[in-house]
Formats: sequence, C-alpha cells, structure tokens
Amino acid sequence: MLFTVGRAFSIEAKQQKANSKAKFDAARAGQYILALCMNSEPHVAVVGATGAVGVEMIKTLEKHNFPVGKLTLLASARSVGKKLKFRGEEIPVQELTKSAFEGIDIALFSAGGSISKEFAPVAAQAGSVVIDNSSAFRMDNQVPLVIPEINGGDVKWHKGIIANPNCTTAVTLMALYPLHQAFSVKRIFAASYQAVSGTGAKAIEELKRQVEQIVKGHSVTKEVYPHQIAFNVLPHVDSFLQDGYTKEEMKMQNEGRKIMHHPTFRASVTCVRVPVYRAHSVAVNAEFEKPVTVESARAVLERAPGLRVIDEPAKNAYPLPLYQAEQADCAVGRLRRDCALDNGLAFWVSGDQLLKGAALNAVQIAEELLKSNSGVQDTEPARGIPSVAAGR
Ligand code: 2RA
Repeated sequence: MLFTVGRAFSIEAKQQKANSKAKFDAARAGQYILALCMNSEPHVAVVGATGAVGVEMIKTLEKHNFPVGKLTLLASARSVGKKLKFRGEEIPVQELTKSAFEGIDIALFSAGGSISKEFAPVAAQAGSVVIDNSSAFRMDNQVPLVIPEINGGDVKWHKGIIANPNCTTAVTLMALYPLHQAFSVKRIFAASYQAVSGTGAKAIEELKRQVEQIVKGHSVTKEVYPHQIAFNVLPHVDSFLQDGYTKEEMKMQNEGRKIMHHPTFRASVTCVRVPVYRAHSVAVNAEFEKPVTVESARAVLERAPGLRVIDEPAKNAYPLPLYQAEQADCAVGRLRRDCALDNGLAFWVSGDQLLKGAALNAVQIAEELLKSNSGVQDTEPARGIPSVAAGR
C-alpha cells in the first residue's frame, strides 16, 4: 500500500538543498505529500469507470500489467450495479462519494471537470494521489501537468494531484517536443481533426445514428453537436472565448508551455471535429529557432519514444486515424519543409486520443509515480508558467 509520510513534517532538509531560497508555507504543509513509500501493489480507483476513458483506463492497467493490489471502480449512482472486467474478474461499480477514497493509493479520475473539482481534493486529503484527466487543475501551478515522455520528472513535485493533458495537446507534443529539443520551437500554426469519441459515448452514438438516418433517407436528429456531424466537419470544439478562439484551441499553447517548460511557446490553432470514431490528427506548421531539414527532423522523430514515423508519400503511406485507433504509439508523417515559415517544418501527427490523449498517459503517470516514489519531493513547481486566456 502506498502511504503518505510526514504530512506535518519539517522541510529543513529541502530548504537547505534549495539554499534557503524556497519559501515554505507551514499552513499548507499538511497538504503536501513529501514522501511516499509504496508497497508493490497499490490500491487503485478509477473514477468515471463506465465512461469511454474509464473503460480504457481499466484495460490499460491490465495491458500494462500495472501492479494493482486492489481495483475499485467508482461512478455515479446510476452506474451502480454494473460490473466491469479486470484480469478476468467482474468488479462491481460503486457509487462515488466523499468517503470512497479511504485506503485508495492512486485515483485515476475521468468523470469531467466538475466531479474532479469536487472530489479530487477530497481524495488527495484522504491520502490518494489523484491523476486527473479533466481540465480542472491543468493550469494550476501547484499541480504538475505531465506527459511522461516529456516531463515525467514533474510528478516528483505533486502535492496530491497530477493532471493529464488535453488529448489534442498530448498527441501534438509527442511529435513536437522531440523537434523542440533539437531545433527549439518558437511557434506553431495547427488545425486539429478530432474524433467524436473525444466528446464521449453519446457522440459516438450520434455519428452512428446520423449515418444510418442518412443512408435510410430519414431526417437527421441532433443531440450532442449543434450541427450534423455525419458527412460534415465542424470548426468548433469546446466553447468560444471572447477573442474568437475556443478553449480547446488555447489548451495547445497554455498546456504546451507548461509541459515543455517553454513559457514563450506560441500556438495558433483551429480545432475541428470530424466524423471519425477514434484517434485525433493534427496538421502542424512549426517554426524553429534553428535551421531544420526534413532529414534531420526525421532522424529526431525516429528516435522519439512513443512515436512512429510513417512517411512514404510515394507509397501513400502516412498516419491515418483509422489505423491509429487502439494503438499506444502516436504516428507522424507528411514531413516537409514549410514553404511559408523561416526554419519551418510541416507535419501531420495522429494518435488515439482515448489512449495517449487520456487513459494510457494517465497509467504512464502512475507508473512514473511508482518509479519516483522513493525520494523526497520538491516543494515547489520547477518554474512559473504564464498562461494565456482561460484555456481550460
Ligand atoms: C475533445 N478535448 O476531443 C476533448 C477530449 N478531451 O473534445
């Protein structure tokens, strides 16, 4: 069992290490998880277990052979009674209540922002480490926002909650970050092609239903999206901000800055919903500080963890969301020198947003947490990252 140590504990050692620079807020000391000891089999909870991401979290825990000692499935009262399979065993779904976190070491949340805001602090207070898939805490500078291949070390300064990035950000950064390391990205222009499963199970049903209605010559009914999604594309994901961008669009810049530790990174994005069931794609035009060639970019991307290069235009080979569905790795292709940017590269990246954009990344964070559990944690974020607009 994972357990927190020293919640009311002196940080003298840490202060010395930080050369007495670190300010310590004693009143908050009790909230901080300063060290974790683990046994080899933590008690894991999945909050939002019956949702599209929750189901993938359970499958990923099993597929990764995560050392789950006990699995608790939590969801709203209407899901109580359902059972979900884990390692051949039927596990009943229990109601999410504020007392549900006693004894839980790691809580994977994917039940929407308002549930996270209400229950994640309760879970952290009860001693669980929350890995939250919602946008509720992503830009909170007391909460690490982590893609393990990029900033896995940031899990070390968590204070009970770790945030999982937005799916479109995650898929894009899997290709952009290795290029940034090599060539220093200044800014990107991008357009996303986002699958309906990013909206949830009801949107998958909506696309299926509308396709059937159209094929049968019936009139189309809409429940989830403001317009017909079948045989259409909607340049609208998430709600609009005052400046005309959507919240989803600003997540790329705001979350990208925090994850890449790159406070001046700029991203102008148009997010588009497309009639694809699963896997998001993003067309990116990136401008770098250093000169970049297709060959040097390809060499970098071929070495990048969690990424495949599929880029043989002569054979019509490029990443396709249809084939990225249910794949752990993201894929990048259509590499070319950008003809309108200095030191520019254009590319296309595609990845299963329910996996790398959500469930897989969350389980990888949990794995990172177990790896880093033996050390004393930092008491403050690595750096202050300014965010622009209310990009949540
Ligand atoms: C979407 N960003 O695809 C969401 C999923 N997190 O709409």
